[in-house]
Amino acid sequence: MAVKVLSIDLGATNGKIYEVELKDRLTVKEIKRFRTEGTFLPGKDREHFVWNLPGFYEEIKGVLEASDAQSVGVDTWGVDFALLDENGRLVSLPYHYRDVRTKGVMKKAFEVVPKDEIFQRTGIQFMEINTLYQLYSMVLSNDPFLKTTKHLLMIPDVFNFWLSGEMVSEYTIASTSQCYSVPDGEWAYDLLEKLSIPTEIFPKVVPPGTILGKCRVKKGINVIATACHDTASAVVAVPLEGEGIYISSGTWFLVGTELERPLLSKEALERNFTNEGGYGKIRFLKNATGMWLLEECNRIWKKDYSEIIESVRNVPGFQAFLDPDREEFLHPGNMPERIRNYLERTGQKILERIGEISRLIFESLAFNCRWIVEQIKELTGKRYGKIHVVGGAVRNDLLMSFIASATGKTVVAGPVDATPIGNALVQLITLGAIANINEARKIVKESFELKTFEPKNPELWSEKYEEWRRYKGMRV
Ligand code: LFR
Repeated sequence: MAVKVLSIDLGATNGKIYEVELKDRLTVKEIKRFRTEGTFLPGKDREHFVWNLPGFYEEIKGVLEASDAQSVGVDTWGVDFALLDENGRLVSLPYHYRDVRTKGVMKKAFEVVPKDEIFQRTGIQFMEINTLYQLYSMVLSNDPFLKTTKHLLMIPDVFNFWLSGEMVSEYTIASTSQCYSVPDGEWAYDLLEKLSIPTEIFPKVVPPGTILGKCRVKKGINVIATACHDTASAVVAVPLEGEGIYISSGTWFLVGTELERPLLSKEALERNFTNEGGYGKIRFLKNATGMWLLEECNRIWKKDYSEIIESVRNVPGFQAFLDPDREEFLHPGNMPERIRNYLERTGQKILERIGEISRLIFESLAFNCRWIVEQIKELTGKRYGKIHVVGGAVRNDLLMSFIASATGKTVVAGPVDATPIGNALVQLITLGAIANINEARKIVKESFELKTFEPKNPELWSEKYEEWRRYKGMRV
């Protein structure tokens, strides 16, 4: 008998809703897509970058009303949250993590709680976009919103609340906040107290695969807290056999592996790795900038992606090098101009053409993947064979081939829709239609076409990697 579930996957560019059906194999059908990009709302002295959450809810509601699925699960990007008052009303529109309010706040937090203490308590990497620093920025500015807040919900938790009436936080998404102790399995109350963040606003945490209740929009549908962090869902759908490296590709590249327990070594801290909660295992990974750079460039170029990729094929390689993770590229803005400024400051050839800038981005992303893969090997002391890439960038054959060449490893690419597939797999396990995650990964392998890419000219790439390394983390 077939089982049909709905996966709602909200990303930083698009929201997508899929029907996922399990018969003999798994099939995925995208049934709705809408823009989710943040909105710049004018304020008194600056624009505030926020999420149009009520707009996304309208889109979701429309689909649910017409659906005959057995259950629904929502996953989104990490770290962002909504504040609600005692009646469960939004206190304000939630901020986008790329809003500038957190600039410099992380350093201020370290003056109160040392960095290594935060890492030992939470297991989470340091990014100024983290919930912890967003909240601390509100503490520092004496934000009145915080005073009216009774409940903090991470973004997928808000939808779970709107759909089911249950106010809880799901474990994988809670772990991204850096307010939660992954080693201890509860909110890091002591840490929050030291930073004067109210502790009573944090809800109960539930594991991925918790049935929250019947959907308020359509009674026949169960609301399931899936692996609500998009990356956690994507990792569920990586067709891993045992230990391996994955890259969950989208706006970000999440490069990592699975561990039984958090790795809290001094080296892991120094290299800014994270131990995010996963479905069963720990997601030991590093956040790297992904397609964001190209997406931001294309906000200006307004080209078709296939056209961009074609133009990359027609320009010479290794004309310049770039570190995709520089802070200057984190916030929205005129990205081609920022890249040109960076090239000028680092004394490199200034690239003007779309193909040249895009090639620079693709090559640098591939080098960055190698850099992280090497660190994972050193930090875990394990050897890894191939690299699994899932998510949006899988469509980009050229980039997949660059990653294979830069890392010198076989790349197995697919599935593209790993996040909604993983979201659905957790629901299907919860409903009893699939036995466990190993079974689920087997089904992924049988149901979707995976492409393999072998390294081409790895010696040249290794030589160029050494050049690229000079620019990684360079102070300019
Ligand atoms: C990917 C992702 C990353 C998270 C970043 C910001 O979509 O969820 O895992 O670090 O977005 O939330």
